[in-house]
Amino acid sequence: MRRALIVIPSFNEARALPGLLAELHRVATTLPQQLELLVIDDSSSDETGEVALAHGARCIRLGSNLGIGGAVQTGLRVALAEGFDCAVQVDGDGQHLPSDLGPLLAALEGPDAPDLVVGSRFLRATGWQSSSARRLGKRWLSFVLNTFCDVRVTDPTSGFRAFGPRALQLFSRSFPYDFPEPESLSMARMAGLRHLEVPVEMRARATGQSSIGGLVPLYYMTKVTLAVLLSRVRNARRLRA
Ligand SMILES: Nc1nc2c(ncn2[C@@H]2O[C@H](COP(=O)(O)OP(=O)(O)OP(=O)(O)O)[C@@H](O)[C@H]2O)c(=O)[nH]1
Ligand SMILES: [Mg+2]
Repeated sequence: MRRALIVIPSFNEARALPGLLAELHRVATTLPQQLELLVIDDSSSDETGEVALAHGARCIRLGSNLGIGGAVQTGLRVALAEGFDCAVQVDGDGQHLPSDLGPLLAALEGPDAPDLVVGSRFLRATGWQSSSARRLGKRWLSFVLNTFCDVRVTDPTSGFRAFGPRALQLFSRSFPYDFPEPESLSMARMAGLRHLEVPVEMRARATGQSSIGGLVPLYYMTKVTLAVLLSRVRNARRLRA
């Protein structure tokens, strides 16, 4: 049976985790893969770590806050070191639906499987609502990725992703530190990896606080656009190494 590590980056998500972990345990019994749940507690100031353990997940508590990139990369390194066949990022805020794990994992199977499967909110009509600023931002990032990096993607900021063996290798070595999603798509392309999008649904955050508020979107768009463009001039051979 194939083993999948569910990597759950969590920063102060003690209130969201019980429901999410219960749902993940339930879904795990219905899938052909063997799932293991790993919460990465990104140096939270609430009870995230205790809640994770109390609800049947493994937990790594980071000694200092590494941000979403460092938290996810920690999980991917565990998956690689422990011989998992693949890993899936499921955010600890409960926005990613465990019921979509089946299609994400299924897309990684088979002889012609991609290396990275990205869950997209925009491939089918869902109830997903985002602000017009966010929609514009997504459109801009899709344009930049498409035009300069030859990456075709409808949901460039989706963190709901399944990583196959080659993606685990690549991102265990190098993964962007913050707002990693668009840049990591460009890195994957440069390293010769293939990605595929599958339709998923996401729900709004029920508790906790988003990292993207105030003036952060401005920083986000500038940083991510530059990072995506600069990733084009990175040494492709080093990424493939
Ligand atoms: N805010 C924040 N989240 C982190 C950090 N480290 C890990 N995470 C987790 O990373 C996941 C994604 O963070 P979010 O702030 O929800 O970012 P997002 O989903 O892109 O933004 P929203 O759509 O506004 O929720 C959540 O499960 C967080 O708990 C961190 O340092 N800061
Ligand atoms: Mg979120």
